[in-house]
Amino acid sequence: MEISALTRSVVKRNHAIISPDGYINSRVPGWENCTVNVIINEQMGANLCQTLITMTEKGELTGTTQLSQLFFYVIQGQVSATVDGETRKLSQGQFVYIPIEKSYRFEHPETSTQLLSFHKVYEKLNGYDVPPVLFGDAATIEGPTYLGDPALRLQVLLPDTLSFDMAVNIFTYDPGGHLPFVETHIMEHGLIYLQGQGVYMLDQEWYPIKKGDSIWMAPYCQQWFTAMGKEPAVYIYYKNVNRFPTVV
Ligand code: UGY
Ligand code: MN
Repeated sequence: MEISALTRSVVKRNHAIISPDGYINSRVPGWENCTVNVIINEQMGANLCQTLITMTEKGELTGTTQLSQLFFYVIQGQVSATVDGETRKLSQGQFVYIPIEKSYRFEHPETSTQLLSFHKVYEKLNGYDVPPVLFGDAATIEGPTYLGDPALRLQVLLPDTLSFDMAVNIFTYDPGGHLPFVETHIMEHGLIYLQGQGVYMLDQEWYPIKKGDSIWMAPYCQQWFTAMGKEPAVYIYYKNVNRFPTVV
């Protein structure tokens, strides 16, 4: 018998694991006929927001970005997305980046379409334009090996230019593959597992992780991961990048 008083979720000062067993739904104005789980946001101490949206067949998301840019990725299903007047059908693995001050509308989903969103307040950079709307497909993006290890592959979904102040990458680890060292860095992460399982080390604590789990890592949260099981472990993650690191 399962004991309902147990969970793998933890929320700490500089990291969190949110497994789906603890979800409580939010109602978000403009996002109708869908279930919204706000997984990471500033209430935790984070500088990003990450949500998971599960749409019924009447589901619709409408809005206009303001100070924050938005990134949507289709985890499963299919939906029509109109951003700044351009309409595309998005299916599993496809995504759209919405810069500040643009209108968007997602409609006509297949039932149970699941979308991931990352939100970040956009920091303009003198001499660089605000990025344009960008539609993309992870299936067409190469995944070169990470730091020379063939067990690790990294796909970079957004262009590597200084206009962008956020990166979204997909990291694939073959079983037994692991980060080559413990990362200790200023950048923050939000992520969700798309496949597989493994063990994450966050600030010297060890956590079993699997498909559907999300993680928040604050700046300087120490991090290391190894994949276990019989299939690759895959997560999609956010990272803040490309801006001056200090006000001092
Ligand atoms: O880009 C990164 O910092 C990445 N290697 N971190 C991570 O996957 N935890
Ligand atoms: Mn990292």
